[in-house]
Amino acid sequence: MDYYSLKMRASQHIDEGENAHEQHISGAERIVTRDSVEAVCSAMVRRAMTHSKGDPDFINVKIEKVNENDIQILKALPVTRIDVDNAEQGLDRAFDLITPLMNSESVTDSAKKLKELRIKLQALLRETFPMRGAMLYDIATGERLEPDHERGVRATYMDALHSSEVDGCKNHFNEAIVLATKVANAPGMVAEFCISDDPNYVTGYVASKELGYVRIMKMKEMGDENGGRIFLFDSRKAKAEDCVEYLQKKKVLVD
Ligand code: WAQ
Ligand code: MG
Repeated sequence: MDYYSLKMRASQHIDEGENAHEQHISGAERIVTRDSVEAVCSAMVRRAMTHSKGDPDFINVKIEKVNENDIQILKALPVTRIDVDNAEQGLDRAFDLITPLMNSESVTDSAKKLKELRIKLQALLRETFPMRGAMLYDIATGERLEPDHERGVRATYMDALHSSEVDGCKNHFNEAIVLATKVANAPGMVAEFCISDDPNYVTGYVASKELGYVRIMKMKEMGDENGGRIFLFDSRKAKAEDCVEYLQKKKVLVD
């Protein structure tokens, strides 16, 4: 069967004299069979042109044929959810799950060490807020491994296997489970931490092959547009370039 990758990004030119720049409005990507290309393409254009972030004056749609043999099919991570009373509690639960995984010294699991790692993780999270992609953090060395720190790394070329959906609007959960499943399967990946940057979307998640996909129903206040992603990686398990190559190039469909 023939598959095609479709990618859309839309932006708006902001004319603020010295500060003139392209403001990102919307982006989407799919991997679909030949018979869906046209419908998905027009749905993407609709999504771009009806976005609440603004009216785009530039829309780029890229369509590439993908060799079926180059596609890896992955089983979606199992999903669980944690209900919390408020954002603070949600963040706490997320840190509780992730902090022990950051401990590279397998013997010392001391309370002091875990507290240090928790503070580190909080600081890293703040650094992701202005980024368009994810932070790639090496738990073995404490270094950031993104080739471009401002942009971060982007996971791309992925979709749900059975999504016939040509809906114009974003389903946060459906897109996130696909991304998280691909990321969890990248070489050397330890875990992922995610908060949406959408001011109206307060549910976030932590994920790994062992944890599965753990939805945490509130991780920030409504109206807050600070979000980001951290990919925790272990350079003792794989080479950073292999991990980045997988995230950016490998075609993945999630079942
Ligand atoms: N690769 C790497 N990082 C990304 C990507 C990508 N493809 N897309 C977004 N990011 C980074 C970027 O820095 C964003 O600011 C941040 O992640 C959040 O992205 O179960 O909507 O698309 O209901 O706002 C979670 C769903 C939704 C939880 C997450 O993220 C649930 C979401 P957003
Ligand atoms: Mg967003």
